[in-house]
Amino acid sequence: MLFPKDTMTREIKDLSGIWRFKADPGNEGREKKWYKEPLQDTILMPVPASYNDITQDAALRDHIGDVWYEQTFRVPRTWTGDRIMLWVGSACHHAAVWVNGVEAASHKGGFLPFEADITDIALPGQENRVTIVVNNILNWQTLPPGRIKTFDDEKHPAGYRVQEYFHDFFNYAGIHRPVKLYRTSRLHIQDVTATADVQGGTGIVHYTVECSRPEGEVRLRLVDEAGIEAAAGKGSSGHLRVENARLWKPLQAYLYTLHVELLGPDGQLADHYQLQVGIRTVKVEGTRFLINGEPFYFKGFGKHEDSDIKGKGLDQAVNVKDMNLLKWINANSFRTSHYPYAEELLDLADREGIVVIGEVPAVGFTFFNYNDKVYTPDQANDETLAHHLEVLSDLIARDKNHASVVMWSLANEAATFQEEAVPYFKELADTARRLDPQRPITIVQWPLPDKCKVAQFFDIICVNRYYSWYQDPGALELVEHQVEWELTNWFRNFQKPVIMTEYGADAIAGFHQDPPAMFTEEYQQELLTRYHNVFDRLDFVIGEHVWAFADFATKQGITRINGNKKGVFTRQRQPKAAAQMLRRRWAEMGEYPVKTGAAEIIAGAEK
Ligand code: GCB
Repeated sequence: MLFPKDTMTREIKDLSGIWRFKADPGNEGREKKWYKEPLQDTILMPVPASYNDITQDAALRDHIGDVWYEQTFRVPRTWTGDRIMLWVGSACHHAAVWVNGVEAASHKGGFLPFEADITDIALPGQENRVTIVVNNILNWQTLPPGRIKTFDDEKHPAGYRVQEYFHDFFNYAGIHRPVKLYRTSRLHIQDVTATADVQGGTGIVHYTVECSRPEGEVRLRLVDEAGIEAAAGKGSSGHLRVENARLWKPLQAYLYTLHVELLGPDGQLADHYQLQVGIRTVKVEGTRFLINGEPFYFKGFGKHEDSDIKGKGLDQAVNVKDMNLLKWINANSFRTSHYPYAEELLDLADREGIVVIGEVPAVGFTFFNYNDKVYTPDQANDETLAHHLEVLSDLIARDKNHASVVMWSLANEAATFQEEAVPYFKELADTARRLDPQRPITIVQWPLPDKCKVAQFFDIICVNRYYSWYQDPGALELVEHQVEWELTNWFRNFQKPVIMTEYGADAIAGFHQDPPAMFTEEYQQELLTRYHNVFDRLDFVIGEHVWAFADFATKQGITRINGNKKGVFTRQRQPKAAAQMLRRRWAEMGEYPVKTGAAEIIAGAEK
């Protein structure tokens, strides 16, 4: 599905703004067909935004089930006869859409877009009504998974229920990304795939273009940043050769624009789409992650889409600020933990040269009790896997053309130590490789190296670990010993490069204590520094992503003080002491760290 864009032939109307909104605690709207008539007794709700923090009502913040959104819009009269589409950037987690009371689309999955062809429902020139119901319930057949717990005891009022989930971020819900109306001609471009290769100084862009009908003629032009044509081609697949290509490089992005034109049988331009293309290669070779053949060291963070008031709602001010902070701190990358982020953010990453690991929303596939089975007929079952495969395919289809995205992460901290994980993740890994033979794949690990049963299917070992925090809390003196022991074992067992994708400590901004104690800025900084001492000794460690970029909201619980405070920045994006330390470290490191003691460690690991 192509991101809606204004082009020579396409037009967009952004329906973001204030919508009418109504929660449905009695779960009656669908049965009573609320979409047939204008919604009654509504409140104002901004789109895009999570609805949870917009009002002063705790019941809405903690609502479980359906909420209803409604907006009116006009389709310009000039669009008469065209194909009219309604695109929803994301609705968390399930949604159904009606236009003028007629069902137009339904979708499961809260972090990827969907669209509806409303050509036959929308009335050009007149006022139309769109109604969207959004449901936030998580179960074992959604990603992320969850379960509804009901209580059957005297201590709870009848019917009391809670949404349980096993991941550590607040279950924000609503219409999180823009809703757009756009038009294309009936004969139109459906999809464009562009992958790059480099041969000497020549860049090669392989392309395929899918069209709604085969009879059109496809023409392509690749234009450089100065607006000069660098290559041109014809036909629905082929390749464009760019002599003396300027490569897309980390922190030195260079983007060509690929113009795709579809001519109708009458030779007239029927459709035009344009895409930013970065010419770059990615490859894992031995213990190195190569971008354009050069070793790349991941410096950065696991992040969240999360900010005050809007929750997970798209906010380009926050996104640009985050890009600026990444550059300020001398980072070069982040992981879209733990779900696909908005395409608008990936566009920014493409432009700034920030490298991205794109993650599927498979988080919370483990229970607190290590031995509790995850893959059972009533939990992670065949339906879960089918949905996981579908989301993976949709993610790759959406983000395949982003130069910034260099690797896919298929899950975060799944129970990969259970035997049933083997067929489950083998199928996912095989599918990812079939859909995208170019990019390396990974799965973010939680079990210890001798317990993991699936790492062999992946290219990179990504490890999350919280020594001296969840394990041996307060014992900073243990960090180096434990990190070195674990990482060396990962390498010994699997002979693959390692990225530490999560490590960190909660620090409440303004809390200080020396010698360092937990929850202070000093402790966070000292803990990170001790991890770094180890990374700098191990040649096979090719990246460090601190958890987390910024503080973020979680569900309420006794281990969280107004959210997760492992941010190096506060939720309002102010630096803690650790941010200053990282900024110095990553500046001094240059492009690739000098490793000390690597030879002995690697020799030891290979024994
Ligand atoms: C993890 C998770 C992340 C949590 C983090 C923490 O392992 O991947 O989502 O927020 O730990 O702070 O506990």
